[in-house]
Amino acid sequence: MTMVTINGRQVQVEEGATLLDAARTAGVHIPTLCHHPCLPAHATCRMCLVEVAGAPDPQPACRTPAQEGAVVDTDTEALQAFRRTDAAWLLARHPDDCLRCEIDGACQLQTLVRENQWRDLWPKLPAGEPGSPEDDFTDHTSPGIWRDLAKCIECGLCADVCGEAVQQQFIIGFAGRGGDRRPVTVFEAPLGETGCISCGQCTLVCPVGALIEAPHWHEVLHTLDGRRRASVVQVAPATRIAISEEFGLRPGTVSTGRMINALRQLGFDHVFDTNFAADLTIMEEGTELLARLRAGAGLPLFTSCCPGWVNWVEINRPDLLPHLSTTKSPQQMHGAIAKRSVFARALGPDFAAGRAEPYVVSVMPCTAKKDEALRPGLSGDVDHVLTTRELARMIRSRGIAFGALSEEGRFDSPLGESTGAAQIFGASGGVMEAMVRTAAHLAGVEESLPLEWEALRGVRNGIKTATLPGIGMVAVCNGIAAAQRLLEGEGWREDFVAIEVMACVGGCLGGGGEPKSMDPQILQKRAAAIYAVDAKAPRRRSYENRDVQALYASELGAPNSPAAHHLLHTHYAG
Ligand code: HC1
Ligand code: SF4
Repeated sequence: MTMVTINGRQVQVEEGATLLDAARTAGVHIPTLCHHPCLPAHATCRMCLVEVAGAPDPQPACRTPAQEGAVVDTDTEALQAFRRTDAAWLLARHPDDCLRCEIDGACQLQTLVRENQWRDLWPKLPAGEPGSPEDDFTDHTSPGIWRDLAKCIECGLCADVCGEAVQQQFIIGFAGRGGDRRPVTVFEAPLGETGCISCGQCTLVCPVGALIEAPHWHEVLHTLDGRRRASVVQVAPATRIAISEEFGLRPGTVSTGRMINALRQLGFDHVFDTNFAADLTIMEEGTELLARLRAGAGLPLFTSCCPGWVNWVEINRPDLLPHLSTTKSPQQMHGAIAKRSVFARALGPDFAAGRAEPYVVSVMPCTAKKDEALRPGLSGDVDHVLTTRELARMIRSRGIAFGALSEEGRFDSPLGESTGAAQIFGASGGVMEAMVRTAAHLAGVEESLPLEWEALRGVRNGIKTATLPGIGMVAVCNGIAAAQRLLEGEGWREDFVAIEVMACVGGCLGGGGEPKSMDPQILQKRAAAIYAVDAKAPRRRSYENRDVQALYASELGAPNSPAAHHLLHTHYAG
């Protein structure tokens, strides 16, 4: 252990800790803008400069090792004056458009200015300057991600997360030095013309509003306010857990009921569960796997519910497309059923005849789901996709006291029932575990296999495998970089019968549309909550879902039937 003194307070920290770690251990707050606990420290923003006794100049706390006996001051007049000047420099180049900024209220630069009462520093820029939607700095070419380079503070976190440190896509990098340093895409192309897979991990780490999800919540609110269309919302498994964090609830708190109540208050007529469609996905995908096993073709089967992964295959490895399951993702299945099936018919004759259709919104922890809803063959199933963060913005915007809402809310039926297997879709390995539970049943080997598959769980391992007697070996790739690693050789072709890939580490609960968190344990906390919901569920296998059984009985026939294929399957761009 190392002993240091921070603002007169002695504190012990682990070997290798930084002065910032030491300050936080001591309960001392040092402002940061470019620091993220899971990424390399660049010390570009200079906000965390501290005075270390004996050092000639202030040192950046985020990357200065805590040395035995160090005496550190974090809040001298000189440091405060420096931070004010630093903020003035950032603000001089920052658009004065907080009222129109998507990240208003969640921007760390804004928070810093507010906390320090530096309002006099705020620049007053003439109209037409950076910040107007038409300026040269904005890039809205991607369906999932918006860039506003005028807001960039050059922290470098987007390039880190897109590059070597996490996703290994290298779509965003940095060019230039000193005052010319700026983030650029490959060949400086608009984002929508690069190989960006829309995973949104860059939006999770951007400390300001330079990278955000393409926002759609204003249009959704406007449509709901009009009350002109029957509206439907479906919510993803990972959203109901992480949304708690947006409202100060403990990470890992399950807020299903509160969220349902908030959605009703926002004006949705029908509040449904994407988990219902996750069970349906398993019926289709599990049956597809067994059919491919029988035919000895198209193996291994790749899961297809993660649109970041589907984007990656189409862009980088179209030769793998025959391995992708043709089963639609739960989001798209749910939209198709809401618009063109038993539910739509129940809304009235105009809906049954196709002259009217409900307005379908989904809430997802994912930015790539915005792309997915626009894909050829899928477009029209879902009208707007919101991220978890956007839903939180809507709730705040309407002044709904989320934490005070009752947790008793229930999803509507018949598209609302789901099993524990559907809930675990939200965690890395969950889709595979859910498929194993039902495939074992369909293959007649259920009795000899466990219900829970620990080997497929966990948010830390990149590649997880398990062997299913009577079926074969399966793999889970936790993050797109892990998938790239697995696919480098040729062994995967022989070794596995099925492979799950989720583009974001942790699966959807680590998705690019989730709340921004600085808690390094966040994925474990969210995953623990997901598995706890499954453990308590009265039904834990997708084939046990009674609403799913009723849908097959009333109109789809059997999994993979022609009717099921028509409504629930898709194709890919080669
Ligand atoms: Fe996911 Fe899925 S699990 S992709 O991670 O298959 O986004 O949560 O909704 O569609 O169900 C996301 C989550 C989600 C789909 C399901
Ligand atoms: Fe990179 Fe993903 Fe951001 Fe695209 S969305 S730039 S792939 S991190």
